[in-house]
Amino acid sequence: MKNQEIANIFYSIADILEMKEVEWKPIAYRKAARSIESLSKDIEEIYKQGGQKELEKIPGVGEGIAKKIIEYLNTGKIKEYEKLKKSIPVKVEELMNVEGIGPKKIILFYKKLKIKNLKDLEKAAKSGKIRKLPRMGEKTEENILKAIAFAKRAGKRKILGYALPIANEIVSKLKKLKEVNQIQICGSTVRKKETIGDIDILVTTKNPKKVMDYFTNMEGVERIVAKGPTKSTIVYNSIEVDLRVVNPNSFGSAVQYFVGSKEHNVVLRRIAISKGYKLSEYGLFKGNKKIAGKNEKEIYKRLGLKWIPYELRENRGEIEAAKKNKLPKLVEMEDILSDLQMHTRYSDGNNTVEEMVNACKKRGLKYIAITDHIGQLAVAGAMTSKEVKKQRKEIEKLNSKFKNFKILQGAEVDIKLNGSLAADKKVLKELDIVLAAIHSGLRRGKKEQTKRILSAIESGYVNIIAHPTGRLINTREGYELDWEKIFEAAKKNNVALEINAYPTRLDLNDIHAKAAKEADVMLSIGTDSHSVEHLRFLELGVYVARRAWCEKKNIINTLPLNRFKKKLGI
Ligand code: DGT
Ligand code: CA
Ligand code: CA
Ligand code: ZN
Repeated sequence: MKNQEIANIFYSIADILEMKEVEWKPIAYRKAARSIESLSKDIEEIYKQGGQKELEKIPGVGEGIAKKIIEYLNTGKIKEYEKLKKSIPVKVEELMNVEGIGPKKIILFYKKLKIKNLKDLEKAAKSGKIRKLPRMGEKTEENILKAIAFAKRAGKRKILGYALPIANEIVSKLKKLKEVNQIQICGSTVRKKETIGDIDILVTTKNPKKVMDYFTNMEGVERIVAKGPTKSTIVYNSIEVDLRVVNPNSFGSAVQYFVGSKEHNVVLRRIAISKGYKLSEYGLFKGNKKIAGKNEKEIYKRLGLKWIPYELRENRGEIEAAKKNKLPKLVEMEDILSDLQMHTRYSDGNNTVEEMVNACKKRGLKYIAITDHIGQLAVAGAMTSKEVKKQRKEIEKLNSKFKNFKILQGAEVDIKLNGSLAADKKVLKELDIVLAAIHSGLRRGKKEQTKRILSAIESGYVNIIAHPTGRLINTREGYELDWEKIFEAAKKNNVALEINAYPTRLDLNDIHAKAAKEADVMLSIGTDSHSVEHLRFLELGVYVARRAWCEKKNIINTLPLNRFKKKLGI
């Protein structure tokens, strides 16, 4: 699958064009890149099946960009991109990874200080050269150094939401081989951690050579890192993938070992030893006798534990809970009846209300909240009160056609610096549901941010706090909050906290969502979709909820509409 590669190239083209002060084109390339990286289908398949015409149906992809996609699929290169890269000898991608650094700063730094890469940038910031540039100061320098440290820590871990379709694609390719018997995704991917280092896959087969030959030669393999009869590693769509062949008699213990986490496994092994056993990826042994290994459940049982869902295996109390038969009954995708955050063309989405609604109905949802931006967010094309009215009519008309589906008119309103909501109270009152979020002043301190969110919670107009910490995975650390105060106020005012399911947000994260659950605060899941392609991210929100030990009752999207409305008092 070349989706991410192509999206990355378009992001880079946009950045370089912006550095060259080309207008409009960067916006177009970024829009296309965003659509392409969110596609669940392989872009090459789309092209093979429907040609250029089908490519042009992807939001943001017109004739010009479609041709570039085809050029890349056919030749592995885009000439214009190669030319652009040569015109500026700077590692754009590397520098763009630093929060707060955009094309404008990159070109300025290059022209004035000859900064070409991360190393140069760090050196310049450390030696006080940045602060001497126009409109930069000590503070900028300090922020750059902090952001570099964050970018280094984040490293090259991949976003789960973009890696999962790739893992599934590889599995479905392998499954087509008749030599492959059992197959299982392991590691952080199956534990649904928000980012993953690499994808781990286990198979059983009678013909390891055939399987490994196929795996290392599949279409889409960019590089073979290692090849052997029991373990091979490839790079596929920019992600490292490990494949291991194991004996069917050890499949269960191998799954147990390779699902991890390491921390979980360490405790399990200790329990085995305390019972006079030995646990390894080859099985559970008493002396030389194997007493379990074929099947994972059997291993847990022999250790006196209930089987533990993969998402919980982080040594965060799951082993004690399994011992006492007190594991939570985790919420499941099938329990989810609604998606509580999405955008349409009324603000910055790609699709119409009707297109979003039809796609949600197809996904089996029972109700949704359309939550276009209102307030001061000029960049996100916030709705005017007139547009809110127009949308209301459109929604009412659609609703009148449905029996088993309901659209709630909502909105996502900004929380201003002083904590007030950036919208007319009258407009807020007429909406069915109101989400509030911080979109500006993201660097303010813990006290100030807590105060802003508290005042939104206590305003009496807000039902859900959207992406509560403002973090962007691998890009931006969220602001800090005084959780105790936030939870207390949310509970008291009947306000839910969102698990934003957009792949780069996942905000609240697993840890905060678990704390919210324990404080008995309502949680909502919203995909924050800006196109129909994004609706599939709903499952990522469910994974966060599961990693947060949430049961059905903790997530308001599981309530039938009537009870949902009652619960929120709307
Ligand atoms: P990642 O890839 O960094 O996102 O994280 P994982 O959890 O997928 O880790 P990975 O790919 O290094 O190894 C896969 C699993 O193998 C891991 O979850 C647990 C198991 N494992 C790896 N190394 C060790 C180890 O040193 N001790 C134990 N007990 N288990 C290990
Ligand atoms: Ca892994
Ligand atoms: Ca691995
Ligand atoms: Zn938006």
